[in-house]
Amino acid sequence: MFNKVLIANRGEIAVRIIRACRELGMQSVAVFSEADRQALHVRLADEAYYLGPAPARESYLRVDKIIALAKQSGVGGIHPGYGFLAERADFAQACLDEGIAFIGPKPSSIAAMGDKAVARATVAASGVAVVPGTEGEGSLGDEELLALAENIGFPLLIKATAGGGGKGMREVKSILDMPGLLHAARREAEASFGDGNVYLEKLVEGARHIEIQILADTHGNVIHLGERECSLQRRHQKLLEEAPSMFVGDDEELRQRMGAVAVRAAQAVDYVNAGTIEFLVDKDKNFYFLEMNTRLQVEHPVTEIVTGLDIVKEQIRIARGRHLRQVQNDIQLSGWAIECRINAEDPYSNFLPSTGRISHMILPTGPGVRVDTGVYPGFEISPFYDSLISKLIVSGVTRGEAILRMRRALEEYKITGVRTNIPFHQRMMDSHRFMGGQYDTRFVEERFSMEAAQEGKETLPEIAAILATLVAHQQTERAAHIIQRNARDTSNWKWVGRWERMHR
Ligand code: MV4
Repeated sequence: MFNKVLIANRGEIAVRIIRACRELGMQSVAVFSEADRQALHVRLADEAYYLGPAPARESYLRVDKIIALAKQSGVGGIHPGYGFLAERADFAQACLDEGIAFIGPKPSSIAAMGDKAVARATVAASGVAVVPGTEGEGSLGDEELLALAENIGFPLLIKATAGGGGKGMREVKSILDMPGLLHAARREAEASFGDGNVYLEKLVEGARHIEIQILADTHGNVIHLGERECSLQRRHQKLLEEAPSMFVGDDEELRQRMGAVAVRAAQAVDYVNAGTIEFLVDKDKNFYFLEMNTRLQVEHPVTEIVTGLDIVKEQIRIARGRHLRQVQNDIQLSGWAIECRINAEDPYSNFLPSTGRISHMILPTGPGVRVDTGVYPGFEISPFYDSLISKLIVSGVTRGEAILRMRRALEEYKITGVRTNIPFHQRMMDSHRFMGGQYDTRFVEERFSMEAAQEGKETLPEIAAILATLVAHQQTERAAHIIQRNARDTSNWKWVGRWERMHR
């Protein structure tokens, strides 16, 4: 059984994994690029080894060097984190070939879910609902796609089979636009993935993006850990996630149905370790499998908070061949968690990435606040990697408490030297639609603007009033639970709860 883990990643997620290793009493090995000599993950690990120049291709994507360092340092397992090599079946296989545990799923599961058309066909064959679209897993020519498009109907989406995350995706409103958009989608997919293969899906409009976390051990046990609401995105980059989802809300039957379908999708590819099934959920609560992410995700902490599990430690236990410690009935969601992704980008300049040295930083702390970060004052944010500098995660007994806590934490958070999207999150916490949980995947791009939020200063008293009511509401709600559990509460403060539920 292995007791030493190499973390094939950087930044906050490398730090997160090192912490899990430490708590499990395991040795950790970091790897780093030229740009990361001073990085936090290098300082926190028990050992650290140089990989190569700053560009990922020459460092964090070097399978050969990482495997060589793993053997040299005598680790028994490799955790890939997210991004970089996390969803490369060939890397998972290379680990196994060297007798090193890949802390993730089997190469065959990664490959099956990596090709989105194969994934659709595989889960559909197991009885999982997919969005109506092209069937099977073979590549289709333009002639065939044009003929199938008429049957699927418009509007529809062209998606890259090698894709995910919206790359190579095109919305088509009419058959007349098909040839041009097919060409554009194939070209973009070819440029991004070296694979121009595409498939078609009917466009589900005004949908929510809700995902289910699952855990599977090597003994055939699979459980789900409830949902995360991930609809707040901009150009397919998630900005904020929460658990549970207000849209699922107290519809426990829907939650368990989605969970059971997610478990079935995982079983369809013989899945092991932590994974996430993404669903589109329409306004009538119909849900459809979108894709499966065969890795640990950025937003895993919100699930950790509402379930009380440590997903990274569970991943390592699973890779060591242990049985899941919970059965489905042991998983109870409690409270509310919200995560804001703090990015080095300027929300006032079209979210342009910002680089430079962090000169000062004050992190928010106190009750219900968790910050996962890989940076510190003096560290330089380079242009070589993604712009995530930290994840600010708050918990609360109710969603109202979590929102108020997030506002407080965002106010405490001070970073100088680089621009961050903290003002964006502050505006979001002031948004009536966010407070009411009334948002879908188009909200940030179509209905939200920093300028409009700034101009709306005259609405500040109104925001203050709603916040005061949220505080009072959650206090009276708790008091009501304690004093008169079953009595019908006709308090004036109850209106916020009703207002929140009104537009479900
Ligand atoms: C969709 C969809 C609506 N209908 N598929 C986006 C990335 C990839 N994970 C799949 N995505 C979507 N697929 C069908 N059939 C909506 C999305 C989607 C989305 C689309 C446009 C703008 C933002 C979006 C955010 C999440 C999901």
